[in-house]
Amino acid sequence: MNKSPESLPDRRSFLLSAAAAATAGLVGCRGGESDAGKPFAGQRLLIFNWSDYIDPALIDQFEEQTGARIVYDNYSSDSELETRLLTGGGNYDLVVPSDRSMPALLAKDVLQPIDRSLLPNWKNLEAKFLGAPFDPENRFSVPYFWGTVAVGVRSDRVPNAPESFESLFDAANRDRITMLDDAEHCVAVALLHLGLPMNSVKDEDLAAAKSLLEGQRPLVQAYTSDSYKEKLIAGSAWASLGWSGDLLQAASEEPHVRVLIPQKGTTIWLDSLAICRGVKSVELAHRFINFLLEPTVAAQNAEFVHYATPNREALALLPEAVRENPTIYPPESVLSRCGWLEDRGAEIAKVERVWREVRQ
Ligand code: N2P
Repeated sequence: MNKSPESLPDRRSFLLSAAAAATAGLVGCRGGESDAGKPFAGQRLLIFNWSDYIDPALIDQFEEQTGARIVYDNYSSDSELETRLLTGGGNYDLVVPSDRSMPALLAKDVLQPIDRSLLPNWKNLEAKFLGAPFDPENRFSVPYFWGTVAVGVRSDRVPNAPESFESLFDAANRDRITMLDDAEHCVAVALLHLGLPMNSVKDEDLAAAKSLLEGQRPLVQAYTSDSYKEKLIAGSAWASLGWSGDLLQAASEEPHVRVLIPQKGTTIWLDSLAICRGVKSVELAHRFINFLLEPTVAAQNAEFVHYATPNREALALLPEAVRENPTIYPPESVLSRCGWLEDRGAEIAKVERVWREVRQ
């Protein structure tokens, strides 16, 4: 995680210092006599979440309510989470896998079933986010946020950027472009930019995607799934492929950052809360998930992180300007052109090979 430049406004600095403290395992160091009598006094919940993906004030609030101590650690890519969990590392209680990570995690049996009877706030979830193919009955996953892969540009450097992936492939932006360090999303973006099906595993389609990405490589300053925010804010990057909410976080700090949702379609994803097998307190983990599903909590969290909430009741509480922000909640005309990364089984090795060759 990059250091926060001094000029950044308070919220951002707070976010970064909370994340830095979290990385050092320091968040949630309260506890003691004032917790006596609280339902989870003396218990710890170890959370592994994407970076900049929760309002830290909510962690304090939960600790205050329950007497539990949250130990918070973060990651910036699916592969980081998968590697940590599949190699038995971390000892985490609660994680936040993407739709794409779920099949691998379920196949390795590292998650534990959710007990719906401990989640009275489950009812607040919007039905259309339930029953996804990776977990049709939501036995293991509780929708947290959804979003798209989008393009952030510096409008002072790339004026009139089209609402497409174009700026990422434009030689005028040489050395000022960053791409997510993510095989499946980047290959899908290349396929979409070429007008090809984003989940294609056809050899000729992948060859075309590879040649586009190889041609782009000399223009790319960095492949990064987190530091693009700081780079866009500082102006050292002019065009970045990123997660929609993270780009909006950058835009909220620096008015020259503009977030573009490719109107011909992009990738869409859903992250879920999930409990790890071996969790130390099943009840505490459910209590935290239920807390995050409370409408006021989910609305506060959504407003803070700039991602789209799958919580129907929280959505209703959000200011109209947020609910109707097409960069957070793209209109149906755009969403209908977006797609989910599909579970392509063993064929995914072809996509990963393309990415390895591009990145070598
Ligand atoms: C949060 C990124 C989450 C989006 N910083 C990727 N699933």
